[in-house]
Amino acid sequence: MRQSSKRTLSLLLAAGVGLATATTWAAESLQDVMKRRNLSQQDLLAAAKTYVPTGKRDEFVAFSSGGQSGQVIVYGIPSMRILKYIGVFTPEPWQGYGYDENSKAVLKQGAIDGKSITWGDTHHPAISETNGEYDGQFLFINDKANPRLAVIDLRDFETKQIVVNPVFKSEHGGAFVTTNSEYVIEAAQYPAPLESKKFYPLEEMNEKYRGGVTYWKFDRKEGRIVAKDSFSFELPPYWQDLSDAGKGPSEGWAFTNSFCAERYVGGIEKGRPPYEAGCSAKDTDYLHVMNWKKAAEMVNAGKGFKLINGHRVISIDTAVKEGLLYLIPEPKSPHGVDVTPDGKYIVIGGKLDTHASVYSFEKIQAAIKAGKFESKDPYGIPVIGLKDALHVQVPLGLGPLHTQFDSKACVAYTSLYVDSQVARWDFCEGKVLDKISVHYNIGHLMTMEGDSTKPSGKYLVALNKLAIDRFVPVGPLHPQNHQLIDISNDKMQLLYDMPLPLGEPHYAVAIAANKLKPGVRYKLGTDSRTDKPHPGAVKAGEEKTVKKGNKVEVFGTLIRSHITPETIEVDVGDDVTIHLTNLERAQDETHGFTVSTYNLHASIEPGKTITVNFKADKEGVYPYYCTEFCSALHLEMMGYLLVKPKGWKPTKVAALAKGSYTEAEYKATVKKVADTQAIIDSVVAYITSVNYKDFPDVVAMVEDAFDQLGKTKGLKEKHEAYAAKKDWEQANLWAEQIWQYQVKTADLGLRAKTYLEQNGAKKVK
Ligand code: CUK
Ligand code: CUA
Repeated sequence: MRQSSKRTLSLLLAAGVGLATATTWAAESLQDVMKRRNLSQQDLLAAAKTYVPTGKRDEFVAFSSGGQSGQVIVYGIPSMRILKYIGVFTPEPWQGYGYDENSKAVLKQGAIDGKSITWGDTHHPAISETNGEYDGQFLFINDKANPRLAVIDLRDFETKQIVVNPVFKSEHGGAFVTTNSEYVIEAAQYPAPLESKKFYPLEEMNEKYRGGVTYWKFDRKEGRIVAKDSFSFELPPYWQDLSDAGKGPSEGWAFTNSFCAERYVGGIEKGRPPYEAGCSAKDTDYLHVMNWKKAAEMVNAGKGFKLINGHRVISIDTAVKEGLLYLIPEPKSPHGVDVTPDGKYIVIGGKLDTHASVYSFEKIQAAIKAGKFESKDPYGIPVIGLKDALHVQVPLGLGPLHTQFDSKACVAYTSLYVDSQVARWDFCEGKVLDKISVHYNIGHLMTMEGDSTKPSGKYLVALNKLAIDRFVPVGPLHPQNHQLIDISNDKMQLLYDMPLPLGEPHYAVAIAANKLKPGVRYKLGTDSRTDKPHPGAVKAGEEKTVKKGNKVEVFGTLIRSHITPETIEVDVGDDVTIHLTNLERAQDETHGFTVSTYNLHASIEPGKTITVNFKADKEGVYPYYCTEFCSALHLEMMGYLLVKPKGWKPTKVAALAKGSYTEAEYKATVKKVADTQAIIDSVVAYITSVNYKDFPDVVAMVEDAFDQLGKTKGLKEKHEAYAAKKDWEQANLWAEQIWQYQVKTADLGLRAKTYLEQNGAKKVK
């Protein structure tokens, strides 16, 4: 009633009837807006380049490390709209990550020495590659603080696996993938003894402390890392930094830079100059050049490794003897190592050097072949002379760090940390092409698909460390600032500042949005964390509660706007396990689940099954409910957990509170049911008039719709029988229940209709 009177009112208003026009609202012109908001032509141009109108989508999707949040941030480019935070090393309540048993099992894989670790310092995400191109299937990311690596499946953007590095105490150079994602590379950062829980004094740094690089074997079919098929290089206690895998001509090789090749031991308390002085004293550090393919063949043949903590490690001696490992000097405190898209060159930035150094893979190979080495390092690793490996050194500015590539041949972009600039330069010819200032202190930078063999160019994002005065102040802790830069023209143009308030992202990767093919629902009854059928899954009508001793196991379901069961009765002290399956197939019909005060939460997307488990250690009454506003009667999507005291018996048969309903109310409900049925009939008439069977999504929705409508069977007879007895309460409630099912039917039907209209359904006879 209220709805239709509102509609009448708006019709009248639209017809100009009613309110007098006291104020005239003239439409603003572009000029007016520019003046009012103090915008220049350049601002307008920037705005037009980033604006994505409602209903349209971004061209690229970026996956950014979430820094200390231990998560991954997903955003669109060029709009810079945030799309998702993916819980990785850290519990994430919205997704139930760390609050239901299935996701807890993933986080538990990341426990170290029996201790659960609930945060991570994520640095470098990597998208899985096929022939060196991003394939959009998986995302990998590392945790620098607690040396770990995570696998995220891009079919559902969920974290599936965490592996703990078996030999490192910290790492930095992960995650970087080989050209077909055979291996995920993870390099150590701060040297430590490789054996776990082994103590040696710092004075034994040179002898007992080690760095290294781990090659994690990735099984693409299973979508998981296989620890037993992985291996590591033992490396000197230089501080290994970032890595990159070769491609094209350099495929099969990988490169890891390092700093503090001084192997300096600080300790200002003991009168020694600090690390920062000792670690940058010498003029050069070392680039590690590794033949991973040959190494993999060797260890997979069962040779050339020793087991440390149960993990296959190639010793420095073996690596040298087998020709798997070489060093090349790199200028002063290097950071970042990036292989060019053609795989011919390797670019290194030097934090304390003004140059980017470009090494030639061809020259490196020639030196190796000729056995031309300038020296050996203290561990006997052959060192190729800098001049024998160098293609060119290019003065870019102060503090060059990381490099990304353009779709145009030979064009690279390097971040200049100290100068707060991005340099565009030609790495073939060795000359600077353009520079742009950013605010402030850029770390990594990212071009679209910029570390694949086929970069897309177009945009660059500067991942700035400091935001300083860019945004409205929010206290001493500032957000990070990702700045979007247009690189499609001769001059780079700054387009947009995006504050990122979730940890300090280090690196990000961006992929063409159309390469991502995420699903909208799971196969009914899936455990999304294992991708296997969930043993606790049930179909509609199979719900049950099983009590054995002090264990209560509930097999329940969720569908708008109803949780089955609606009551869970347990005795205090019982161990309670609740499995819930979301029966929906409609897109975005996620239900959440929580039980008051038991610190549980789950996000149950269509088709998913989850488990929560808890000890009902306190008697009382605890409502549980759906935490996603899923439907008009979402607030009614609830039930009670009743935790009965020991030895409790019902004293009398309690009657439930009665409402009072009139005949008029009953009749109004019956009319509402008839009106809604008319809507359903018209929607059904439309759907069946077109080729809906050609659209599997629609077929599923139609099935679900009829499934809901089918539940009204027998209810008409029921409410009419009560009406005949003038029991208006029962009559009204059962009529109302018909309407509940109708609403869900109508909702699904309307979604199906919209889908058909938008996807070009055709009339059938
Ligand atoms: S690192 Cu942070 S700016 Cu971890 Cu790749 Cu260079
Ligand atoms: Cu389901 Cu709210």
